[in-house]
Amino acid sequence: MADKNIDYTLYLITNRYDYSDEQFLNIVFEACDSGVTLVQLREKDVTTKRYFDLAVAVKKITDKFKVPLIIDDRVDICLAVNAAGVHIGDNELPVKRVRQLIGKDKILGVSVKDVQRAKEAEAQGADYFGVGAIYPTKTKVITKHTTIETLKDIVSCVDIPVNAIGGIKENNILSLKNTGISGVCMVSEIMQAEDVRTKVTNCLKNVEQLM
Ligand code: TZP
Repeated sequence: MADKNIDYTLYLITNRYDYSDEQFLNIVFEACDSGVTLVQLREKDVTTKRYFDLAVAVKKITDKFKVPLIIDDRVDICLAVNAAGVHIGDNELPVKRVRQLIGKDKILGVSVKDVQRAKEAEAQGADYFGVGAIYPTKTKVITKHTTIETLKDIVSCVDIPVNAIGGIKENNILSLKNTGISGVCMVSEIMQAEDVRTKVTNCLKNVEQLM
């Protein structure tokens, strides 16, 4: 599947923590305004209506900055708000079926942790991969450590962009040099930053040094 001209450099994945909606949306706004290149709305344990309402609110912001919005897990929400794409993990619909549902023009991201799964998912229509957790993370409790060696192996055996995820911080981005990744995904480092604008600016500078 083609790249679709998406810039994967600094991919913000949201988490609402204990923020009010206003605080949450303000962080997304500041992150987009400071240069994140892609945003994923990631919600667990919310009603469909709540997910939809949040997606509409976030999309207003991402549209303003022309940043593509990806929806985690939910093909229906992606289609309902006309998001740029959807991201799926291990326990969701098969990659092939998701591709059929969203059509060829939407972006399909897949979480992978090994070469075999990456090859299969690429053949079934994935557009990009998130690979991790590369470093320990408190954001996703159920995740497996993925080594930098495996990350490199995946990058070298597929033709689509690969992003590193999991415990990626401003101060460890440069450890990903020479891995061949297209960018990094970050949750807590940006969502919990004291100063979101400075954090995004600094992270961008570091990721750009990898390319
Ligand atoms: N998938 C693998 S690790 C992870 C996800 C969604 C969470 C990454 O969060 P953080 O805060 O950037 O470590």
